[in-house]
Order: sequence, then C-alpha cells, then structure tokens
Amino acid sequence: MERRDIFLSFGLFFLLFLSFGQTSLIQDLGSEAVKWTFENKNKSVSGKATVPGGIFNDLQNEGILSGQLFYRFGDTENRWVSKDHWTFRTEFKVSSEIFDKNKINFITDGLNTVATVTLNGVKLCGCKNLFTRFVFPVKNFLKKDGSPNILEVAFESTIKYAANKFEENPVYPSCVPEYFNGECHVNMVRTMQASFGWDWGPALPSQGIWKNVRLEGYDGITIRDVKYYVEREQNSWKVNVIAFLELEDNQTKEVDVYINLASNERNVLQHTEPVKIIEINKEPIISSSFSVPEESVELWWPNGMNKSQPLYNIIIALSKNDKILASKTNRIGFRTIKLIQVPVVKRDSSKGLTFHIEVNGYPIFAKGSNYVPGNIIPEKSTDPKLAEHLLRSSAEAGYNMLRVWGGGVYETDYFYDLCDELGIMIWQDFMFANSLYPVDDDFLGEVQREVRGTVRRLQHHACIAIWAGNNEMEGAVQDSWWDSSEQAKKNYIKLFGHVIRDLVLEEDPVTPFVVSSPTNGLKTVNDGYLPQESAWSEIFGDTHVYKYGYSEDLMESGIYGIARFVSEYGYQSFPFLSNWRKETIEEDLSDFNSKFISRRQHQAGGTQRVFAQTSTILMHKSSESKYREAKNLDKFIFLSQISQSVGTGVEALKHRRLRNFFNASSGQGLTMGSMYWQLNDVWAAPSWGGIDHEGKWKMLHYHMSKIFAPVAISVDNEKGFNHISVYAVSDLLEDLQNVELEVKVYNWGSLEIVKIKKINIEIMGNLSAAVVLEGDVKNLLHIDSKLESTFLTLQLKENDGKALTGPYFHPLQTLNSVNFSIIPDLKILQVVKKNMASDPYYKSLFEIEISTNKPAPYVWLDAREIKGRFSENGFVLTDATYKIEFLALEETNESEFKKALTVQSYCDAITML
Ligand code: BMA
Repeated sequence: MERRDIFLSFGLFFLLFLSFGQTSLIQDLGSEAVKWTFENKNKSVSGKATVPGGIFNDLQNEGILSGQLFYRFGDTENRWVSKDHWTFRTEFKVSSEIFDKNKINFITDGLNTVATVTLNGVKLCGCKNLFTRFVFPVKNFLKKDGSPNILEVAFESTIKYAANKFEENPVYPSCVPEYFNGECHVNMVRTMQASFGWDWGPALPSQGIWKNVRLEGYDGITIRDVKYYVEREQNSWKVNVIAFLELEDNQTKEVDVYINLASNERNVLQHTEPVKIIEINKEPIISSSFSVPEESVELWWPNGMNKSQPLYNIIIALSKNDKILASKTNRIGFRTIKLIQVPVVKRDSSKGLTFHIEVNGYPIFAKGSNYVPGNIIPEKSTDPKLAEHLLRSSAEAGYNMLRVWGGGVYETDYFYDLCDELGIMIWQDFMFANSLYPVDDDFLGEVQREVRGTVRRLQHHACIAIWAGNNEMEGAVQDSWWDSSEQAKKNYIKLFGHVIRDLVLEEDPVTPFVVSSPTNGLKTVNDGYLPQESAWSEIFGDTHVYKYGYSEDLMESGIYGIARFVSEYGYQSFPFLSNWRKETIEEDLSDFNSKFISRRQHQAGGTQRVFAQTSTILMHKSSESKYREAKNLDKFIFLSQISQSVGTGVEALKHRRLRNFFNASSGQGLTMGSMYWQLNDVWAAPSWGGIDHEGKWKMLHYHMSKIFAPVAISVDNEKGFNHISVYAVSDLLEDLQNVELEVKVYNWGSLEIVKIKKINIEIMGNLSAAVVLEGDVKNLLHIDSKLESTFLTLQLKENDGKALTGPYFHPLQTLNSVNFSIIPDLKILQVVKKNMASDPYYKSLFEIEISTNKPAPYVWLDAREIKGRFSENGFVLTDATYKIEFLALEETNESEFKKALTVQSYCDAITML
C-alpha cells in the first residue's frame, strides 16, 4: 500500500471510531418537545414561548402584537414591551442517560440581556450580557426519575436596568439624539447598542433566550472551545492548537490528543501525541502543534481574485487508554493575513504609515461594506436565510470584506462559516459604539468574559482578518464629543488600550488588532492608545469620511478626500415607496413633511441633505419644488437612489485608483480599502443602506457590483468635466496582456455612436491602478459637438473582444444640465423563462429584452414583490435592444413575472405630474 493510502484508510477508520465514541451528551432545552411559556411582571400578558427566541417573536405568534412591529409608529407604540419585565418558564425531565453522567451543566449561548436564571428554585445567575455564553453546574439540584424540573429565566427590562445603572454612576452620553426616538443609557449595559435607536434604525429592545439552551452531561473531561492558529513556515504550515477544557475532577492529568485534518474529498493528515493538561488562570487547557506540508493543502484567498476558498475540517479528540473522552470539529483555511503598517517613506514617519491587508504575501485592496445586524431584534437577526442572502449578495457584487459593525451583535457561527466559503474577509469590531463606557470592576468583568468568549469562538475562521476595539470612539474621545475630562480619556485608554487589547493579543496573537475603527493605527498605539494630535488621520490607519455639506456635486471626484483606508463613507437615499405602502396608510405619504416621513428620518437634517445632494446633480431648477409634492414622492425616491449610487460609486472608484498614487509632500495616497456605509437595512426608512430590509437590492448595490468588480475603470474628472484621466484598475494576481480600452462618444439625442477610440494596453499590471488615457476630452476624442449634450462609455476588453468590464458610463455634465427634450421610449420587448442554471440558490430565471429609441440614463427594472435580482440594473442604455436576466429567489411563473415587471429611466422621473 502506498503511503497516501495508508493515511486515507487510517483517516476513515479514525472518523468512524470517533463517531462511535461516547463523549458528552446533550439534552436540548430549546427543542419543539420542550414547552416554554412567557408572562409579564403583573401576569396580565402571557402565552406560549419559542426558545431560542424572544418576547417580540412570542407576542407576534400569540397575536398579541401584529406581524408588522414597525407599522406606522410601531417602534414607539410597541415600546411598552421593552419597558415591562418578562419571565420565561419551562418544565422538563432529565433523560436517564444524562443523569448517569458524573457532571451535568446547564448551558445557554445567549440571554437578552439582564436575567435571573433559577432551576428548581436555585438561583444560577444574575446574567447581564447579551454576548456571553453561560455554563452552570447543576447536577446537585436536578430532579431525577422522571420528576419535572422547573427552569425559570426572569428578565428585567434592559431599558430600566440601564437607567438604574446610570443613576448609580453616570457615564455619557446619557441619551441617543432626540430624533432617533430612542431610549437612554445603552452604554451602561452589554447589549446591542443600536437596539436603543440609531440614525438608521428604530429602538425596540427585546428580551428572551435568544440562543441555544441545553443540558450537557459528561464523565471526566469535556472540550469547551478550541483555537487553531495557522502559521506559515519555510515549506510547511504550523498549526497550533489550544483546547480549553472542563474537568469533572482533577484525576485526569494527561491525555492522548488525536487530530484529523481533511478536505471534503480526502484526508490530509493525522497527528497523535500524549499531552499534559496544564492550568492557566485556573483553567485547564492542552496545547499541541503539528506541521502540514505545504503541498498537501491549498491556499485560501479572498473573493474576486479568480482563486478559491478551500477549507479543511479539523477534528480534535482526547482519549485515555484508547477510550475517546471528548471531541470537537471545526473548519480552518490555510492563509496568512497581516495588517501592514510601515513608513511610506523610509526613515521618515512624518509622511505616515501604510495601512493595508496582506493575504498570502500579497497586498489586498479591501472592497466592501459595513454589516449592521440583519434585524434590530437580536433573536430575529440570527435567521440563517437573512445572513445567507446578505453575504451572497456581497460576494456576487465582488466584495472581499465586510465590517461587522460595533453597534450590533457578534454574528452566528453560520455567518462566519459562510464568509469562509465565500472569501469575505471580516473586520470584526467589538460591540462598543459612539459612547463612553463604565470601567468599574463589574463592567470590566463582563467585557473580559465577552471578549475572551468571542475570540475563542471565532478566531479559527479563515475569514477573520482584523479585530477592532470599537466603532468611532478614538475620534469621539479625542474630540471630546461628550466629556472633555482627562478621566474620560483615561477610562477609554483603560478599556480599549489595555483591557480589551491585552486580552485579544493574549487570546489571538496572530490576527491583527486595532484599538478603534477608525484609528490612526500603530501611531495611536505609539501615542498611548489615543492620538497625541488629531484622530481621523489620512496618512495613518483607517478613517471614516462623510460629506455633510449640502451642495456638493457628487459626480465630481475632486470633492472626495484621499486616505489610506476608508472604512466608512456613504450617502442616504429614501426607501422604495412600495415598502412604505406596506407599512403605513396613504395619508402618511400624502405630505412630504408628514409625521410618519419625518419620524423615519433619524439623521438631523437628513432629508434636507438627501434633497440637496439629489438636486445638485439631478433636478432641473425649475421643477425642484415639485419633488416636495406628495404626488411626486416616488420620483424623488428614485432620484435619491440614483444620487446615493453616484456619490458612493464615484468615491469608491476614486479610492480604487489611488492604490498606486503617492503625494510625496503630503504623504497622501496608497489607498487600500474602501468600505461604504452600509450594506443592509433594518426597516423602511431613509438610510445609507444598499439592500433594503426585505433583501431587495437598491440601485446602490447594483452599482457597487460594477465598481468593485476585479477589473475596473476609474475616471478622474478633478480638473473639470472636460478633462479626464482614465485609470485601469486590477485586483487580479496575474498581469493581463493586450487589453483594449474602448471609449465611445454619444449624444443624448441619438443611439448613434459619435466616435469610438480604442487604446491598446500592452500590459495591465496585477494588483495595480494606472492611467491609460489622459487629456482634454474634445482633443482626445475629436469631438465637435457641444459637451453638454455628450457622454462617454468606457470598457476594457480582452484581445479576443471579450468584455473585461461592463461599459462604465461617464457623464460630461451633471444630468440636470442636459436638455432631455424627448424622453426615451423604453419598452419591454419580451420576457422568456429559461432553464435554471446550476445555482440552486435561485429558483427561476427570466431573460428580459428591452428596447429604447434614445440613450436612457439610469434604466431601472423592477420586479416589485418578486424576490430576486437582475443581472444588472441602474445602467445607461445605449443599445436599441438589450437583454438582462432576473434570478428569482422563489419558483415564479412567466405570467406572474411579466405582470410585475416595469422599466423606467431617470428621464421618467423628471417628467413631473
Ligand atoms: C458612522 C457609523 C454609524 C452611523 C453612520 C452614519 O457613525 O459608524 O454609527 O450610522 O456613521 O451616520
């Protein structure tokens, strides 16, 4: 037998052996068979509960609250639920198999948030952290022989608990801004910070057992968590394993460790070793390491590089005298991830440090967005379908990174598993956002348990790229947003610079950590965890950039700054009118300033800003006021979604073309990250989101899928609309040879191509951005006509004519200065249902053919209530006929689809009612 075969058969035997091994036993207390009930404090409201779940879910299931929690003013009208105290109760019998185990624990992966847990009248805890797992030994007071055990989880209103904590020891800000319609003192309690209200979401703090709950029985030893650090060595990988154990007694001092590493197709290797159990901080652990030959595994790469994301199952089993005592399975990938922060000019740090992610030794431009919780109610945010849709939408749009934002929750294991599979790197914030936080021992104890538990749960995922202490607090504390005292700064440094940072470095010495997001990076660390000068640097670390002026021309790339890594930027738009129609009565939509519309806008001056940004580029002055009339609300909404896409898109493309740019005097440039705010939405409201709360892509998400494609064109118009610098950008690992740039010139009045210019690019370098055409538009393209009536499309093609990029639309003026005297006549020519291709995620496929008689800007196809997405949308149509596909998420028939489908363009939205 060859060596490989021996490995293979041993591997199979080993897996078989393990699956029959009797390790710990679990009794699920959240299964259908276990009946739970809920009641409020004065017992006036009660019913059946679902666990895992939460009070909003239960009240909806019982018909006490409507299915639409946010209907009209539901966010405030349903707030009584959050202010009451809810108790969940069950009776269960312990299986005799579990009872036979020497040790029995009661475990819950999550309680929301402040709870007293009692079992048969014995208090297990006063729990007060949404983000931690709780494990309590319970064997002594469990009832056996089929007698019922009574488990009670009594929650205290998180709002009331937070208010009491503030009374005891105030930490600021005391409240979210008034226009959030939120609740106060969320910083006093370890819960989802956005659940008390945010500038894109409602306040509706829930209560309940939001994660799994179970009994666990074992003899001798059990494995609580396992960490794997994968490190690169000369010709191999070193895998370091640390397993955190729980021992029933102190008898076991040494065990045999078996490790099995396998891909889905084949076994890679086993490692066996006797190891001693040691104690660190009174916690028993074992550690081991083994080497994996380089050629026996494949590299994991981020999405969008024409590379794959191979993953390997890894099983650890502990045994004594050939009897398996405990085992645990995880999945890992082989890659290195570093955050490179070195002087951009040798020996001169005054010009700043680089700030980029390096994967497998290659600098990676981070493209993506910020992930806010899939639902503002934590128990609803764990729905795997929700995560799958948002993550797939990100991957399909070419994103390689998402930031799990610090005001939400640490996401489910399923979420990170999917990111591993899709190649989406995760920038993981710890859940602290835009507030000061207490630093008393009790609070710090909670933070420590939370940080330790989170790192141990997530660290092994190939997708985990960066840990970050919090959202925006470095700048906020430095700029004294709420408290200018020295003590506030000291407390901040204690919590983030010491407690959290020290713990993360101890628990995960391999993954990069930044104190805050944004941060001045290493400079901040060297400054003592708060910048000595100003935060929000453009030449150190990452930054957040928001254009909050009112009259900027979002089409002009000169208005956007230059930074090393922009982890937030973006613009609001209004939600689809169809969403609002489902959430309110017509009367609320009959006045632009209605109470309903104003209450949905949580940003001060937000609506005025959306209006201004939209009007600067898209509204003809003469008709501007008409957009405030209710009858034109849908037109205004459409224009707001265009201007959001334009602003975010032009800014993102600027980031991409700056990856090789460096200004030696200011130190600016070398931009290596672009993550707009924000990927998703939690309700129908004006927001920065690109995917609405029902999963429908807004124009922004369609635009970003072209902008974040592996190869892109980026046009700089900073010297004015009649001067262009065209950049070809590539995030591919290999060079491209003989690429053709094709520039077409059109007049708005006709589909005829006025001019075509083709430029051969001999070599388009890998991982680069370079100018391929530059100059005065008229001379470059030999245009005789007036620029006001002209626009360009630009496309990169391979030498066989195959498109490398979609055509990019480049206007030579803001659209409100074009005279669209005749509106393009857009038609749906035909719709054909096709056989669904290989992707089982989508259930039906339609091919749509549309036609036009004139170039049509920002063509928008809409399938209304049919869930799914188009192959492209929000584009400029320059062909007389054109085909697009629609991928439906549910089985849909042709006539249904035809009935729903509509098409319009920007020009339809400037024809006033
Ligand atoms: C940043 C984010 C969020 C906020 C967004 C838009 O502050 O971190 O807090 O929602 O900007 O204002």
